[in-house]
Amino acid sequence: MRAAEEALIVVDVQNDFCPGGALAVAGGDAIIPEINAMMRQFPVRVLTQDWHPADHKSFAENHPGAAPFSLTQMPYGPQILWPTHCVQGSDGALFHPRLETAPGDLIIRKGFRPEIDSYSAFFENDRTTPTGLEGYLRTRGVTRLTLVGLATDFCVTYSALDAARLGFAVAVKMSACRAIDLEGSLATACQQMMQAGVDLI
Ligand code: VGL
Ligand code: ZN
Repeated sequence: MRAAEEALIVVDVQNDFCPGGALAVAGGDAIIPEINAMMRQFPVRVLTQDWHPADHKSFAENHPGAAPFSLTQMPYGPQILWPTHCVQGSDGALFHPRLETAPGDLIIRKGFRPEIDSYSAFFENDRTTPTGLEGYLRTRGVTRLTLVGLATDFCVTYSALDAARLGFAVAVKMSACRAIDLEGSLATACQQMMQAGVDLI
């Protein structure tokens, strides 16, 4: 068991990000046994859940004529338009059935505001609207985070960068993550994380 101030953050291990899902990440389900084992080693365990309304603006379907994986401009900056995924209450939004969620202390849902996407577990994509996770971790005395989950180059990286900016010591356990890797996004994400002082372990 690690020191009391260490938390494991399990990012978006949901059906839609696993093989067969709407926004499947290659090998997304292969990380589940390692995550289940890690959950038992951390005193604080948080799971995040991407949780979009059907009319969410990050869905290509809600932009007539736009193709999935194309880029659009939102008031807060560029936004990739995704295939419809993790719709609130759908099977795709559920945690993968092999993920052992019972040891989780907190489940934080994100991306529920129709007008704004939320990759990070800490802030929505405007980088200012908080999810509340920072307050939860600080009030529990957490100073060190290990991140795992899906996808490495989007929700895991955004979460890691925000956590580092907030002053947490951050590690990403790469073997327990899988990437979407759109046009080199994984390499860019790893570079950004290293520059921000995130430990890729
Ligand atoms: C994610 C794209 C859209 C992720 C979530 O979990 O990395 N990626 N929504
Ligand atoms: Zn999403």
